[in-house]
Amino acid sequence: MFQTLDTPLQEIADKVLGEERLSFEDGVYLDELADLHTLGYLANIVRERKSENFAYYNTNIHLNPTNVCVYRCRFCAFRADLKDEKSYTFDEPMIRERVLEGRAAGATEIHVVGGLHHKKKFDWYLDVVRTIRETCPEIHVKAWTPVEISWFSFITKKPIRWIMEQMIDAGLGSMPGGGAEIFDAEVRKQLCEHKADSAVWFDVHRTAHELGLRSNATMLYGHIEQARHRIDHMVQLRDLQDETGGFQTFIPLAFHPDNTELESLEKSDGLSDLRMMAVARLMLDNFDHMKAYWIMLGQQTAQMALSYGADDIDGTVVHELIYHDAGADTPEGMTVEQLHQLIREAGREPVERDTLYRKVIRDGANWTVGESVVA
Ligand code: V47
Ligand code: SF4
Repeated sequence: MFQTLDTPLQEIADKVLGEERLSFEDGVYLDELADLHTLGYLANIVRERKSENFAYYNTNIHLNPTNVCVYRCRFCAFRADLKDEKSYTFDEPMIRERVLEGRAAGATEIHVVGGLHHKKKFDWYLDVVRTIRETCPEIHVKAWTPVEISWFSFITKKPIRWIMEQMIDAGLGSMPGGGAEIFDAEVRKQLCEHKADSAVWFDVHRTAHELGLRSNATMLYGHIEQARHRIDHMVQLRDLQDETGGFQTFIPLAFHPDNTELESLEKSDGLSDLRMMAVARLMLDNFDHMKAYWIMLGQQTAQMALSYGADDIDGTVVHELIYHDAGADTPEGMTVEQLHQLIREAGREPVERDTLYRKVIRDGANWTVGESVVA
């Protein structure tokens, strides 16, 4: 298979087969020069080592409690000013209604992120989590990014750890991977100058892991960044994972330009998305899972990604707004039957997982959890 490879790719292939860690330079080579099929072949070996033939999904629901935001990230089509026609803010009955809708659909997880509303105090954000918890104690609350946590720290003048402890008391179960964008300071300055920088992002995740929470990590690609920024991003994540082991899943997020300040850029194509997934699978050797977020990739590329390193396609995702505001033409949700079909067509065996990757044992809208599927 590898007899005709260029020398650098042959050396990288030997490292992957020998379960050796890839360097920054290997990553840049893979990102810029490796042929896609060899890349996919290697990433698939790593995926199979970690997850056998299983592909995970979950039954989840999204809640973006407000789109009013003090920041103006140039890639964001979701945010609004308070006076904009499209601005909205959920009140308590609306939150309860959303949670009960999730409960009726058998959701095991609610994914909560939103804007930073300058008129709302910390207690309002705490109450979002508390209300979910009170309405449906069994649903797992995966909420807030370091951008929000550092905003709460700013408005309360309290340390990050204190904020996290309050959130955990209110019912926070884990953290999603957002707000990471690209860690490189120069690129970040051009994308989202004032919001939490990479040091804060890592500080919040480190603190979350120390407090016993698991979290995810993302990377926003396909805008103004280059290969060296993407690989640096992955190496920094790999370093924290060596330290804490608290990350569960990496999710590469392709930039959707519609209705953003960067609208003139082209959206990345399916082949670049597969390349990104495979490079991430090879670089992030200490992450157990790679998510092909079907809402963002589209169903067909998500299916292909299950052979390019991904072992997870996220979930039913009811009420997604961030990508749909930015031009995604995927449906706003999929049924469990559709997810099963999508995974089976890609040659994998679907496994419903909860947020912590335990197998879900389901009876209609009721469920319990078993052990992790792959040790
Ligand atoms: O941080 C915002 C990105 C993220 C756009 O942890 C955009 O399971 C592309 O983090 N085009 C939020 N991307 C979403 C997120 C996420 C998604 C799915 C699963 C999980 C998880 C986390 O979305 C933001 C930003 O990087 N984003 N606008 C856009 N126009
Ligand atoms: Fe606000 Fe988040 Fe959009 Fe940035 S990405 S403008 S922080 S809602």
